[in-house]
Amino acid sequence: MDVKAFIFDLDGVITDTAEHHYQAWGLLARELGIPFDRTFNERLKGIDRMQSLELILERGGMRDRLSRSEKEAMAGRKNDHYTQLIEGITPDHLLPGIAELLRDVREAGMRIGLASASRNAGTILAKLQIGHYFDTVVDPALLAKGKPDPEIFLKAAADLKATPACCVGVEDAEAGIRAIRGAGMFAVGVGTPEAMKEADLIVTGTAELNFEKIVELYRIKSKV
Ligand code: B16
Ligand code: MG
Repeated sequence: MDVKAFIFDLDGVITDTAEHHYQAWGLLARELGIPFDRTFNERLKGIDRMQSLELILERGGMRDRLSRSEKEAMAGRKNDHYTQLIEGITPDHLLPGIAELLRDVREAGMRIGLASASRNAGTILAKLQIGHYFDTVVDPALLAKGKPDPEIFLKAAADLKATPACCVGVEDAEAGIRAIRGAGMFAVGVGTPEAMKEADLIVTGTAELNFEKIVELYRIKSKV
């Protein structure tokens, strides 16, 4: 078996929009008078907008006091903050090593997919000017379940006509690593060894992502 495709997460892997999400949720939490910090924010990485809001409201003891439409309005407000914050994204905001990795994967003739929970993914890829690398961008609005469910990665693999065991998934969130492993794919985790402990290969930053190294380790692991 050999690698046929790479499937990437977006926020925190391709560009640092994880920081913009953190800032935008922080603004909303402040408006609601709910405490919010980076440790709590870790729990929101990789999960969708409404689920993130539910966790914040739960923290503030407000979860059961609001109607669906009030929650939708709040989620919309967070997205307004977020879209303002990502306004100035340019190709300079690609995280280190990502342009090289995309180029190496493409030059090796492998396919590339995006498995992001973000409904803003298309806009961000366009701002980064890397949309042309992607053979598929999964639309999270069409999925039944979010990460850590493997559905989004399985959908990307199906779009790419690659069996999951021949795919490498790259993630920065615990929920994302669980989704990749649940899909039966090789997982590359960007983050702390603690948060990424279920990954097959852990790097502490994207600058350490190396195409040859990933493929070599995949081959070693797929033989055992
Ligand atoms: P949006 P990823 C995820 O993107 C983020 O990690 C998560 O923090 C965010 O809530 C989610 O997208 C939804 O984003 O509000 O833009 O639809 O990491 O899966 O690329
Ligand atoms: Mg992410």
